[in-house]
Amino acid sequence: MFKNLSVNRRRFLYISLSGLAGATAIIVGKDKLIMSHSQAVDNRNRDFRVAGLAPLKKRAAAKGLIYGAASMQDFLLSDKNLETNFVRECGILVPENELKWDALRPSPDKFDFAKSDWLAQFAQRNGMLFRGHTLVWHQQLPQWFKEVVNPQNAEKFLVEHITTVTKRYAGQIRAWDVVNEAIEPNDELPGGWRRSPWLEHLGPNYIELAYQVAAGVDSKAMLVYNENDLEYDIPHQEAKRTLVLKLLERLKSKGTPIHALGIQSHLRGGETRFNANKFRKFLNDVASLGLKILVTELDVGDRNLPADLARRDRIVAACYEDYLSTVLDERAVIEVLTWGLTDKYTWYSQFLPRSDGKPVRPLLLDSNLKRKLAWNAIAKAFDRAPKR
Ligand code: 9MR
Repeated sequence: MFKNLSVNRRRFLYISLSGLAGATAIIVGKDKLIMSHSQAVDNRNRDFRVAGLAPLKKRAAAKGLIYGAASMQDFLLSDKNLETNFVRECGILVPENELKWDALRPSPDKFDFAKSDWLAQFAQRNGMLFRGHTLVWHQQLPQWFKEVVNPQNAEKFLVEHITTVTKRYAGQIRAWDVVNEAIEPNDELPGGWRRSPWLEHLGPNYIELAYQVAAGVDSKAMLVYNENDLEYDIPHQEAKRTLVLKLLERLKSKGTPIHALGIQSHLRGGETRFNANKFRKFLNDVASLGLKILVTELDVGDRNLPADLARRDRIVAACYEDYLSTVLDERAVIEVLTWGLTDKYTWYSQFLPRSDGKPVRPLLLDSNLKRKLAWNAIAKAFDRAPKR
C-alpha cells in the first residue's frame, strides 16, 4: 500500500515503530520528524470516482461475485434506514453473532433459534442469500460450557450441535464457517493448533469430524474453513499462512468435505506490510487445492489514523481498494463480505476504539448511512475485477 507514496524514500530514514496491533510508524529526515506514516500513504489526488450509483451487489454480480455483509438482528429490527441500505447493497447476509454457541445454546439441552430464524427469514424475504457463522469456535461459548463439557462428552456435544443447527437451516444456507480460527502459532503447540476447548477435549481430529458431520446433514452448503490474521507480510501471519495451507492440504488429501477458505480480512488502515505478490501466491496455492476463497469479514481499522475525517476516510478507502484489487485478481475468490455495513454498528467501537475518543470509521457507509469513499473503493475494485 505504498503504491502512491510520493516522497522520495531514499532521502529518509524509515523507522518502523509498528507493533502487531497496528502501524504507528514515522519517517524522519536528518534530524527532525517530517511526516507520520499515515500521512505518507495518504494521497489527496487519488481518484475514487466510480461510474453510476449501482449498489455493490449489482457491481459484484456483474463479475460473477457475491457481495454482502454481517449484521446483528437487533440493528436490522430497529433501524429502518439500515434495513433499506442493507437490502439495497447486499446480496448475502451473515448473522454477526446469532448463530454462535452462546446465542443458540441457553442450556446444555436447549436450542434457541428465535434470532437466527428471524435473520434467515429477513434474508429470504429480501431475496438475499444467507450465510452461517460459525459452528466450531473457541470463543462465544455459553457460560455452562466449561462446567458441562469434558473429554468424555465433547464429541457428543459437537456432533449434536452441528447436526441440529445445520439441519435447521439446510436448504437456506449458502455456506457454513464450519471451523473458525483453529490455527494460532503464538500458542506454540505442535502443529500450530490454537488452544481451544475442542482441541483440549478431542485433539486435532475435531476439525475433520466437524466437516464430516456438517456434510452428512447438509450436502448442498459450501463448507468453509474461516481464519483471521492471514493478510500481512509479518512473521506471525506468514507462519499462519503456511500452517493453514498445510491444514487444508491435509484435509483435502483425506477427502474431507471442505470447499473453501474464508479469509477474514480485518485490515489495519495505514499498515504497509502488505505484500501483494506473496498474498497472490498464497491465494493461488489455496486455489490449486481445488478450493474456493471467500473474503468473509472485511473492514479497515482506523485507530492509528489521523483524526481528520477527510484524510482518515481516504486512507481507509485506499486500503480497501488496494487489498481488493489484489485479491480479486484470483478467480477462485467468489464472495466478499464486510463485517458490517455502517460505522454506526461496528465491533471496532467496543473492541478497538480510538485513543482520541473519536468515533471509528472502518466501514463503507457513515453513521448516517451515507456512502463514504470506502464504498467507492469497493465499487471500483468490483468494477475492475476480472469476470468469474
Ligand atoms: O463482531 C462480533 C462481536 O459483536 C462479538 O462481540 C465478537 C465476540 O468475539 O465477535 C465479533 O465477530 C468476530 C467474528 O465472529 C470472528 N472473527 C472476528 C470478529 C471480530 O472480532
